[in-house]
Amino acid sequence: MTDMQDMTGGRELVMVSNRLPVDRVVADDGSTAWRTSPGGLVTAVEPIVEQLGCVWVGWAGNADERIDPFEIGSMRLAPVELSGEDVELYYEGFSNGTLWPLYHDVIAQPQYHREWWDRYQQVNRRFAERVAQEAADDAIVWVHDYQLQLVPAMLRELRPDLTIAFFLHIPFPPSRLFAQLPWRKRIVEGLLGADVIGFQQVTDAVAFRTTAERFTRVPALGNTIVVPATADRSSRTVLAQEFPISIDVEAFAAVAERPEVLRRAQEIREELGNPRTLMLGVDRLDYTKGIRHRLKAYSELLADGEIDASDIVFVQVATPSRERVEAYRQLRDEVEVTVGRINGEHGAIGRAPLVYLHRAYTRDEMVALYLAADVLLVTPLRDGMNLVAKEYAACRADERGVLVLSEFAGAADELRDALLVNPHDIEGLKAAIVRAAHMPGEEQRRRMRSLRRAVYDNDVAHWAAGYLGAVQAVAESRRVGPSGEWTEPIQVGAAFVPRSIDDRVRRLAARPSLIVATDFDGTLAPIVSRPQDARILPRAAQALDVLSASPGTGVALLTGRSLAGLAETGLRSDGWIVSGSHGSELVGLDRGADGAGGGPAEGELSEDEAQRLGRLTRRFERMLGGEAGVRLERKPFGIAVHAREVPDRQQADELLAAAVVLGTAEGMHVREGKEVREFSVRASDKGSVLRRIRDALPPGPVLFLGDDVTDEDVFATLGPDDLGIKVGAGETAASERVPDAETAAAVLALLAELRTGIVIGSE
Ligand code: GDG
Repeated sequence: MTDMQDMTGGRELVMVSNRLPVDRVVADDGSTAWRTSPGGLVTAVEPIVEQLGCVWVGWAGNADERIDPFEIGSMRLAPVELSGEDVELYYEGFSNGTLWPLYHDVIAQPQYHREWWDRYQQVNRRFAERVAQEAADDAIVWVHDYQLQLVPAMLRELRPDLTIAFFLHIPFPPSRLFAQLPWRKRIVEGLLGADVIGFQQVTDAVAFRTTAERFTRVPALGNTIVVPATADRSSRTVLAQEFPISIDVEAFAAVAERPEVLRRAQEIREELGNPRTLMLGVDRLDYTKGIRHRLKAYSELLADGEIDASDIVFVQVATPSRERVEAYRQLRDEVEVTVGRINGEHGAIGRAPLVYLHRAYTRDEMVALYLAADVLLVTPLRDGMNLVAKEYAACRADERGVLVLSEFAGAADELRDALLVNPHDIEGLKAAIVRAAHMPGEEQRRRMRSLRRAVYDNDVAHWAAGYLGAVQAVAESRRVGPSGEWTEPIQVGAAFVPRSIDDRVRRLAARPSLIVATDFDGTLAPIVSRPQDARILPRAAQALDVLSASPGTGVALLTGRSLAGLAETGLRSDGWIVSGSHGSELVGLDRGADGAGGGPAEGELSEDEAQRLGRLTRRFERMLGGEAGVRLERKPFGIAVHAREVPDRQQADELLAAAVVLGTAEGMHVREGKEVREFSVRASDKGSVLRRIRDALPPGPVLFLGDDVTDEDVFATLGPDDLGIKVGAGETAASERVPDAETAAAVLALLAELRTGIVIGSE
């Protein structure tokens, strides 16, 4: 693991989860001790808190028990007390009887009971109050998972000084399912109390942003949701983005190398009678994990004679889970009956084709099982991520073994070289099992290599760095106001430029030639819900005008908008170089040393380009013209399909997907935005247009400011002499960051003042 000390910028970290990450164990002599408990959350987060140290607020696991705070290693554990009735109504009821099935695509029927909801609110408030008592000034609070979705907003009320992050370990449902929840608006408002909301997959983050827009009417732009100002609060931005969780790859790999673990793997195979194929499943005993479907496929394969019970063994580890919830009790009964039936029908004395283990194991034993298994079946009906799949790949340094993985696990986004299956399709599942059991060594090696690359590329340190990096950027942007009160990141007229940027801007200001380039929406102009209402901040406009009039300074504006769309905002850009439509349009590049000019819009469309664009436009008009809510935007070099106003999200997705098929068939370059697909006859991005601008102007460093994903193409081209500044939160390749457009304007004003002596005020 890489060093994580910098990730909180010296602030205290407070973890909050329903359960503390420890279980109490009673020794033979009656003495008690605590040990870390198994489960996805703990496995992922443990290595982070080991390095950073933290306060952890959560329930210790026994009802009606009051426990004083205690310490384990670098963690201070602060137990929250839950009564038996709290456990029944808040945890087993609302969390696991309402939210869990609802968020897992309604695989089981969610139940909606008002008394469960009331208790959920009460317990969330208790957690928020406890955190408010425990957290040091200025701390970063990281709230985990679906049981505590109201905590962020409650905590913000109690302690506005805190930076609040939330991570959802399970999927976020599509808006049309979430709509069932009678308290949907309250949950969204609860979450929007956070500064950063992390999700497992892109689809989860998109579903949340759509849901937030729909039920709380807050505008989302890209990854950011803008919570409007109220009478006593300035507006805030909330980053709602995917941060796919991972595992401590090196820790698993290290266990898998240990000779005694390798020996144990061998022993397991021997104890099972040295089968030709050992298949493994490792899951909490949960109806989302697809255990019933898996057993059905296995038993049909045995019955059909497609696999031979004498040379295959399937070991299913089913870790006990939520045993007091009725649906889980039923599942356990059903699984155990099925296991008995399969072994009864296909076993022999001393040989069972199915080994079912309903208990928890040590990490070493789990790794030995991974090493012993020829095939790992991870076939959930729905799963936020699934760490077991990643652990298997991390352990298999021998590049052997086959992973059969459900398309409905978040892990399928990254582990593309698994055998991907739809677990509802029993025939497909059977085919994958047979294929896995007979996969040639060479193919196993190729696939396993690719899986291992994927988990090594995104291990838990990478995950934590991305997530905590975004959280820290928010924390850095908070500051104490003149009278000691905490202020929110967006504050017109009070922008402050961080010291590291100040130093670098001073150096840039002294260079004989300089290019100042910037994005428009979200960078120069604060985000608004209707694009035509966006306006450049006066301070930014003035600074850019002063800069462009000063010798040796080129000012360039790089936007995804068409030039016509930019003109709608009333922007005056005389003397600036302006690139529109992500670089397809370029004007004003005629001041360069070599006189190279872009001219209006980089020439005309060629005949072929014009024909293709015309054909696609006609098709879109025919196919999409009559669809309610679809807007077609013609651009000089392409066309954009906007689906933001389409009433049904699923229909919007389908229409956009259909547009992409048509556009791709015409050889168009497709750019994905939120609820919009842009099709262009020319491949261009802001990075390449900046390169063209640089080539045309005298050599010198570049200052570039941008807030959006498309600006990353520019940040990626910058060299050590240049300065890239990301505006707002989110992952970036830029070396510096400011919180908002007001601070971006302050940076430009500082540069203008240093270069020309002209002072540009904040009003
Ligand atoms: C939730 C989401 C998401 C299991 N049995 C034993 C044991 N485990 C460990 C595994 C793995 C973890 O527990 C299970 O993690 P999963 O990701 O598979 O699933 P959930 O518990 O449902 O976790 C899930 C996760 O949160 C993280 O965000 O991936 O989608 O549902 O690490 O190895 N560990 C030990 N003994 C056991 O018997 N030592």
